[in-house]
Order: sequence, then structure tokens, then C-alpha cells
Amino acid sequence: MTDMENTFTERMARDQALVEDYLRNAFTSEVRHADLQEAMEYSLMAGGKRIRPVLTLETCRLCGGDWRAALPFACAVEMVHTYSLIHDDLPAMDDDGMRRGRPTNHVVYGEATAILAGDALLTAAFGQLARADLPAERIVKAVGCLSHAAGSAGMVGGQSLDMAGEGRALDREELELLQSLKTGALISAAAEMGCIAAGAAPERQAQVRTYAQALGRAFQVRDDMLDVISSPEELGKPVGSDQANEKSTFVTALGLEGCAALVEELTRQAIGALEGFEAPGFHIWLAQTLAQRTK
Ligand code: GRG
Repeated sequence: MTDMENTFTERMARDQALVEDYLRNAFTSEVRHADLQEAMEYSLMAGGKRIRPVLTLETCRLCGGDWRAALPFACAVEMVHTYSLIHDDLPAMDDDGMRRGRPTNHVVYGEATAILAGDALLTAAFGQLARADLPAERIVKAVGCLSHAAGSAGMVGGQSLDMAGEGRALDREELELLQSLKTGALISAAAEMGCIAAGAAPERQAQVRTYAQALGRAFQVRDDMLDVISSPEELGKPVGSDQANEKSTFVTALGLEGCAALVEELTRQAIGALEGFEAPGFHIWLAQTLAQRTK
């Protein structure tokens, strides 16, 4: 590892620790039912990679903002992401038993509590936005950005297409649309909320969107590859589930080699979008690192 890579790895670890601390203290006295609070914290504090909140913090910094003020935005995105994972694992959706290296929420707390824990995390996310120590105008923009990305025009819409497409082969175009909504929209919102927190110019936000959309696509293609080439120990969830469920993925569409080439090309595109930023080193490193991730 070069000195530069070491520095970025440390910076990522420091950002992740900030996010962990903030999330740990997010619900202390508000939740009225101990089981519900436990279920929310069980999934939220289960050791996810925290890529989305790190992207918010680092993009705020990239745009010259005070990244500490972006922490509530960052953690709001992670709450939405965690809710989506809890609901995605439910018997009515993917019916998965393991996530983030532990039994899924509904396996431990039952379906009703898992649904409510997801609902409460989604709602709490918007409460977090309201709490940010930033100008009201930026908070309003962040509400618009996150609700658009998480809702029927974004992640929920993608999940709905996914459910509707079960049992038949999707073509490349359908797959791209589904994944750009299901996974890409929230990743893009995570980065754009960093721009919003920093009060960045619209042109800068547009560049960041291009970066994050390419990053999100590469992330999803790599995710499909990992379901074939990784192990349950590494991923914290079963592998081979796409094939077992006869799902259309980028691997079924392009093969493993085609996927590797696409991840490389998308990573190049992501990095190319950063031209003109003063210090894009972390974002470049992140794109390169995610392209080779093993979990
Ligand atoms: C239920 C509304 C609703 C949406 C579900 C996110 C999602 C939509 C489903 C998850 C299915 C899945 C495995 C998608 C692949 C990409 C992805 C989002 C992986 C999980 O994100 P990571 O790798 O997870 O960032 P960690 O645990 O590290 O946070």
C-alpha cells in the first residue's frame, strides 16, 4: 500500500467511526418501546460499510463545506439504507436469513417489529435532516433530494420493478433501469447531500451526480459479481442466492469478464467527472477501492 492509500484508508476509518458514534447516540430517549428500539439499533449498528454516509461527509468536504455539519445528513442516508435492507429481507420480499453477518431483523424480532423498525428508521431519517445545524434552505433541499431518491421515483420504485420482474429474464436495459433506481438513486443522493450541506454551486452538484451515478452502477455490478465469487464469511450473507432465485443480474447478462470490464469502465467515468475539483483524491481512491471490493 502506498502512503497515499494509507492516508485515505485512515480517513475512511475515521469517517466511519464518526458515523458509528453519531448513530449510536441517535435514539437514546425518543423510542417508546424497548423492543422497537432494540430492533432498530440491531440493524443500524450491525457493522455495515457506511459507504453512503462517508460519501456525504467527503463530498461536503470536496465542495469546501464543514463536513461536521453534514453528519445528520450523512446518518439520515444510512438510516434510509438500513430500513431498506430490513424490509428487503422480509419474507414478502427476498426472504433472507442473514445480513451484515447476523440473522436478519425479522428472524430475531418477528415480522411485525421488523416492519416497524424499518418504518421508524425511515421516519427518523427525515427528523435527522431537520436537526442539522445548517441554513433552512439547505435542509429543505436535502429533504427533497432524499425523499426523491428513496421513494417511488427512486429506491422503492426500483424495488417494485425488481419484484415485478421476478420469474422472467430481464434485458440489459430493464436491468440498468431497475438497478439505477434500487441502488444508484440513494448512492447518488448521499453524494449530492454533501454538496447541499456545503452550499455547492449547481454545476458542481451536477458533476458529483455524474460521479456518484457511475460509482453506483459499478457498485451494483461488483455486487452481482460478489454473489458468484465471494464467500458467506466475507459477505456476511449467503452467496449464490441470485442464481438459486433465478434472478437476472449483470453476471447473467454479461458474464464475469464482461462485468469486470464494465466496472473498470464505470470507474474511469466516475473519476473523469471530478475534473476541476481542487482535491478529489479521496473520491478517486474510493471509486478504485470499491471496484475491487471483496465484501
Ligand atoms: C425494501 C424499499 C426497499 C428497498 C430495498 C437496497 C435494496 C432496496 C435492496 C438490497 C438488495 C441488494 C443486496 C442490493 C445490492 C446493492 C446493495 C444495496 C447492497 C447493500 O449495500 P452495502 O453493500 O451494504 O453498502 P452494507 O451492509 O455494507 O451497508
